[in-house]
Amino acid sequence: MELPCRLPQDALLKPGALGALLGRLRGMAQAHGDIRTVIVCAFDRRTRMLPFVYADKRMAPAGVRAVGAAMAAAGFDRTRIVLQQWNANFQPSRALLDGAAPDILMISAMNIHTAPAKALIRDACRIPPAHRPLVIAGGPKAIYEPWDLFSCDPSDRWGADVAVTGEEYVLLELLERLLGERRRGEPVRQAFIRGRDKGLFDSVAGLVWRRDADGASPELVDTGVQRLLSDLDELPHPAGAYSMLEPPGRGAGLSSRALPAARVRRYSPLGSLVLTFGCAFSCEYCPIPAYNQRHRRAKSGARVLDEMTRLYREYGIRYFFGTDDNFFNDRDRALEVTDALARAQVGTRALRHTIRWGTEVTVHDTLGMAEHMGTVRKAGVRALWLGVEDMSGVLVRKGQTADRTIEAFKLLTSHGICPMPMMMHHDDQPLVSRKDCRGLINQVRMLRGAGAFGLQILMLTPAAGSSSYERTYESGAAIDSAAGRPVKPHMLDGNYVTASRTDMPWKKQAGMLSAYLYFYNPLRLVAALLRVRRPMYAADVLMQVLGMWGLVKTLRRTLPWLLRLWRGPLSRAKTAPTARVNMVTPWPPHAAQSRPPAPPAHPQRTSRTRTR
Ligand code: B12
Ligand code: SF4
Repeated sequence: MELPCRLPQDALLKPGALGALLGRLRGMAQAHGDIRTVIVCAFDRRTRMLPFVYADKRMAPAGVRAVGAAMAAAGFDRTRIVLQQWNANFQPSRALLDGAAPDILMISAMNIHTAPAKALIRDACRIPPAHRPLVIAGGPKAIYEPWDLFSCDPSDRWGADVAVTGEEYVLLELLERLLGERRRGEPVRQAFIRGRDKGLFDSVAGLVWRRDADGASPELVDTGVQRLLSDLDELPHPAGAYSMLEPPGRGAGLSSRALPAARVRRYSPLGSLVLTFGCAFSCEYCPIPAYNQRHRRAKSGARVLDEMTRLYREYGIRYFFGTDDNFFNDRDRALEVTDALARAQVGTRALRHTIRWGTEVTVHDTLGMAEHMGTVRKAGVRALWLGVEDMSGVLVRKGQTADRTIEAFKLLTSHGICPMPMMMHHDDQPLVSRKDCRGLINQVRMLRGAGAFGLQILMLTPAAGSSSYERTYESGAAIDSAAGRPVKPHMLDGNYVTASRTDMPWKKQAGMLSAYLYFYNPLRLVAALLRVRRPMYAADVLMQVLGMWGLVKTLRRTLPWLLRLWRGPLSRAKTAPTARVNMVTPWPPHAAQSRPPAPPAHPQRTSRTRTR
């Protein structure tokens, strides 16, 4: 099921609302100057493989940085960002920031990083309640499956105090109410519990917490879907958060100082930057359009320029990755950004000689930008990741026929931009086809011939929050376990075949590995090395080396799964994972009608939702 949308007139925050909230919080932060916050990005090392094997560790994620930037802009400077990618042994219970335990612990996670996120929460829950930080969970896991971050088992009590199912504004609104309630010197968690029981947070859209009424079974209170920030220029500048990063290390605690600015580039040479959010397509396996409540949001060209140049000057970061869902989708906005960057100088040189960047787009929208591709290149764009999926259009039709895909690839290479295809393998796609281009290997060969530098092949895997999610489970395609090994969240990254209607899903797993091997192999590396005159020579060689390194990791991790799929038996899931307890609104049923909104009918997220 997709996340519901608020009513159109109530879906967006009022212009200036975020700035005003930040202003109010800065005033409060002075009065509560003692607050220490640790923000942790959960990371499961078992997910280290193709196609993200370099980016996963060398690009400090934008989510935790955005939260850190919001805290800094609200006046809470005593904030540290810990990336488990760099600090695998970190334990909240051992953390001391400026000599004292944190007051607030924030945990950010994607679904595939659920296991370490839960371990972090459990560790925090081992701290005696009187000293425990307020535990706030956020990020994609909390957005789509907040219920999984709370244990409602009375014999095994752990869980976040509250999950934020939205963005910066939701967190800051929660903090404003919380600090309004907090007495000087009082533990933040204690103030939260009192405020929660008084109903202070009931009208903050975008929160979930556990309610344990006396004698009744526990339930989760869900305040509904967030309101979205429309003009992304209002967001706090991302520069501040880079100076909050915990230096990489093996310890369980925190260092006395954050990573110095001069060393940021060494560990995070790639900078991820929010440029736009949203996409006007509606692929049934994708939760993104619904998450954005069918809105497309963007930063202005001037703001993007300011962010890139400031991050370059302060931290030396030269390579950026736009965290776009589909950058070219809003053509005018994309042109505004690329025009601004194409005209810009960094010092005495054009920006493109200093700063290079790439992002995600679709074939259709790339062709729509054909006449402006020169400007795109001048703006510093050197690589574009294209959602090719299956070129034959059997899986999804979004304007990406084989001919159009090849045309788009040639357009990019002719402008010196590396095309990076993102393919999605599925049950109806053969490994090889004889008379047409349906086969996976056929398509990989065509894409390589048309100039593809890198390759991403993921198996179609049910994504929480997409319209086909429940259907995939109910159809019996989703695999629960193979040869006794259950499917765990870290395996839901598209690298493992965890959903297939076929009787022999191991063939799909083997097919993906063969296609990768066809693309990344020593012969191709030698060929790439020999083609010295080929444009973008170095990029091609580098991608082959990286690809082979990633493929070794991918083989090591997914081959045992392939063998289990082959050996069987396979057990199939019948229903999609869902909340095991009731999710309720904080308001009585009659009040709910005057409360923020409903998709067609109600702002909550699971079919088990009911009003109190
Ligand atoms: C850029 C991107 C990537 C990049 C970089 C990821 C990174 N680690 O930085 C790359 C290409 C490497 C990547 C890889 C993958 N990605 Co990706 N990616 C994105 C994308 C497009 C943008 C993410 C981003 O940086 N956004 C900008 C930041 C600011 O937003 P944010 O992270 O959501 O954080 C905001 C809120 O969530 C919240 N928040 C976040 N953390 C916290 C914590 C607290 C305490 C609070 C209060 C709030 C909060 O506040 C933030 C500010 O608004 C999103 C889609 C999207 N638009 O969100 C998918 C997305 C995050 N990716 C997704 C997936 C599945 C993957 C992959 C598994 C590949 C795949 N199968 O598609 C891999 C996993 C790699 C790995 N080993 O970790 C899914 C996650 C789904 C889920 N339920 O967990 C998403 C949501 C796309 C989707 N399908 O909907 N991805
Ligand atoms: S084009 Fe990409 S971002 Fe847009 S709905 Fe389809 S999969 Fe999602």
